[in-house]
Amino acid sequence: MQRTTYPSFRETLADSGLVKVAGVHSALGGLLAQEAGFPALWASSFEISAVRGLPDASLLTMTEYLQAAADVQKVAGIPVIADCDTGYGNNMNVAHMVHEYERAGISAICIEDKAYPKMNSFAGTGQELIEAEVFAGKIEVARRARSDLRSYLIARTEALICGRGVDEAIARCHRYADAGADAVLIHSRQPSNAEILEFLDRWQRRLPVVVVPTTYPDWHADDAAKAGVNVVIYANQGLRAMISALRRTYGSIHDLGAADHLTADIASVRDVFRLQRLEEWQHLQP
Ligand code: SPV
Ligand code: MG
Repeated sequence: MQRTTYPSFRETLADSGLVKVAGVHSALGGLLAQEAGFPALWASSFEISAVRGLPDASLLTMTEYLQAAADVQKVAGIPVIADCDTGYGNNMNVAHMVHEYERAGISAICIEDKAYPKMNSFAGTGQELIEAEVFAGKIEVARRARSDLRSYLIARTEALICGRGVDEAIARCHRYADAGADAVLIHSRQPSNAEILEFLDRWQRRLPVVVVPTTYPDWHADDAAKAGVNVVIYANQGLRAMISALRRTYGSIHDLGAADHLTADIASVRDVFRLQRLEEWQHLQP
């Protein structure tokens, strides 16, 4: 059973002062985040790479990222924001990406101003920005390539990740807003939200702001909203929880040679059937 209707991310944002978004890499993760109450999902390049046992370093192709995001959107009744890294190449790649994601029903896209191939923002080395003008060109191309009115384009600057400071981040975000971005994502890997707060103070709410508080997870969403944030992405906690749960589960089954001690702690088979909507599918078959 595929979901054909869900609100656009633009509608979700308009409905709420603050949108909390869960990072996912699978349709099942999307269903669980939706059940938990999240109104939108982030198809994370970090998560999608990690579940393939690969680094988040532009190793997968656009088609693989698209398939992963589309798998989620097919079953989720809420919008998926696709983390599209650098746009997978130059302006031509960006236009192709917009066409393909729209065709798959994914109308919210985020691209970032790092050089292709990119390296995950938390990896110590390999962080390289492209010129602001070149990235602004990608935003303009992405905007022109849209044909779906629901489309939503987030321009992400990695200026802080690359150690270029708040001045550079502000200048870049203004340039990307001029180029037609619908929102900006400002990312930091500092252990506090200090540089994000400075950014917000100077940004003056020109466009909606998206943050990813991975290294400053104590920042409460309500406080972020008061400071001028519109979207908070919890980008990788699901992946990390899954790793811990699987490690614990496999380890104890292996060591004890049985699985009965886990019964109360793990989802039942019936719960899995419910998530699969097995009954609805069985009704198709006389
Ligand atoms: C992701 O989740 O893939 C992101 C956020 O882009 S980060 O990993 O912090 O770069
Ligand atoms: Mg990413």
